[in-house]
Parts: sequence; C-alpha cells; structure tokens
Amino acid sequence: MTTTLYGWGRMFDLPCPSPYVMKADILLQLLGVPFARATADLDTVGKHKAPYVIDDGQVIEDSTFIRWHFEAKTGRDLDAGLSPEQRGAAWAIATSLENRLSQIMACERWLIDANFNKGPRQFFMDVPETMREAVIEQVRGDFTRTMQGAGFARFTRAEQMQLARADIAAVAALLGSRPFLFGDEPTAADASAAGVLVSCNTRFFESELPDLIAAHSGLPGYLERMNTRFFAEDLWPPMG
Ligand SMILES: N[C@@H](CCC(=O)N[C@@H](CS)C(=O)NCC(=O)O)C(=O)O
Repeated sequence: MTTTLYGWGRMFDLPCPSPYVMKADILLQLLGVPFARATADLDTVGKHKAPYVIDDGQVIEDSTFIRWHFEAKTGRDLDAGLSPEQRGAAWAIATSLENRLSQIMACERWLIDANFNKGPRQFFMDVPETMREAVIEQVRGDFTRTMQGAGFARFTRAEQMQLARADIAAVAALLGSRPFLFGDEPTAADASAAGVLVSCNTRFFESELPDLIAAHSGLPGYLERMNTRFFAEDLWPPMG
C-alpha cells in the first residue's frame, strides 16, 4: 500500500516551483494521508502535467482530482463545517487564483527574459547541451502561444498586474483577520490559495507580485503560517 505524490522540489526560494504541486501536497497533509514524494516524469502520464499521484498502482492526475480521490478514500470532506455560501466562496476563490492569478504568475516567470533565464531555463539543464537551446525555444514558444491563445499574454504587463492586484485583494478581503480563509483551521481553499500566493510571493524573480501581496496586512502572516505548517522542512527530494 503506497501513495506517492509526483512533482518537483525546492527551487526559486520556494518549497517547490509549481503552485499545483504545493496545493496537492497541502491537501494530502490535511487529509492525513501518509505519502512519499518523488520527482515527476511527465512523459509517463497521460496529461503530461504534475502533480500526479500513484496510489497503489492507480494514477490520479490533476490536483483537484487528487483531492476528490483521497476525500472519497478517507471518507473526509476538507470543507466540512463550511456553510453552502462558504463552500461557494471557497470554490470561487480557489478557481480564480488557480486559473487566473497563477497564469499571470507563470507569465512573469516565462515571458520576462531575466526571470526566464534565472528560473524556468533551469528545468532544461538535463537536456544534452547540443539540443538544449532548441528544446528551450520550442517549449518557451509553446508556452507563449498557449498564453496568447488564452488571452493572458495579450495583456500588457501593467494590465496583468492590475488584474493580479484585484485577485489578491479578493483573497485578502475573504481572509480578513482570520488565521485561515474560513476560520482557525485550513480547508481545501487554503491549499489552493497558499499554492498560488506562495508562488507569487518569492523575491527570486523581478516582479511586482510580492509587493501586491505585501500591500495587504493579513497576507504575509497568512503565508508564513501556511509555510510553517506545511513546508517547515524540505520534504521533496532535491532537484537535479
Ligand atoms: N490543473 C492542473 C494544473 C497542473 C499544471 O499546470 N502543472 C504544470 C506545472 S505548474 C505542468 O506540469 N506543466 C508542464 C507542461 O504543461 O508541460 C492541476 O491542478 O494539477
């Protein structure tokens, strides 16, 4: 009986470079599931994305499906105790952060040359040197086209930050002065929020995002609380 979460370990002054891997890690910890962590091999799974889990031989892809799989398996509801209105707010804030703020954060890392060179370029260091630049050009080009297709890369950087400011203000307003989004204990939405906001909050990159977070008095303490609770030590195998 083994459960392994596949993702990536510490990079960019972060517990891991992916907000969704952080989210899945927090969800499994919240559910009390004993699990191991291992470096992802995207070529081995159908959706070619991390996080994924192999649970007794069964592959579960996508952080939300990982949540549902283990909620069903453990018989636990991570939003137990929330009212229907809070459940709606929890889903809305999680999906907005995962599907918009996270994409803006990714544009900061992948589309700004200086950030790309010190950041995502490091993902390709295992590619043989003779083909490395071609692979990087291909993957970065694919990312750019995807972001243009989805519309994010059509915004100016100033417009992206305007949208990010509103997303961050929304989560700060929802948090208020509570320790976690819906009270004294974290729920599933905290896993999503922390995954995305911690990813935005690194000073490793040149970005306005950490300043937008710092503008809200409750957020830095919240992220510190989530970090201390879920990523106090380096839990992932070192990268590279
Ligand atoms: N909806 C997915 C998103 C996962 C995702 O986008 N993972 C990225 C890393 S942050 C990935 O694996 N990207 C590799 C690729 O697209 O080739 C989830 O919640 O798990």
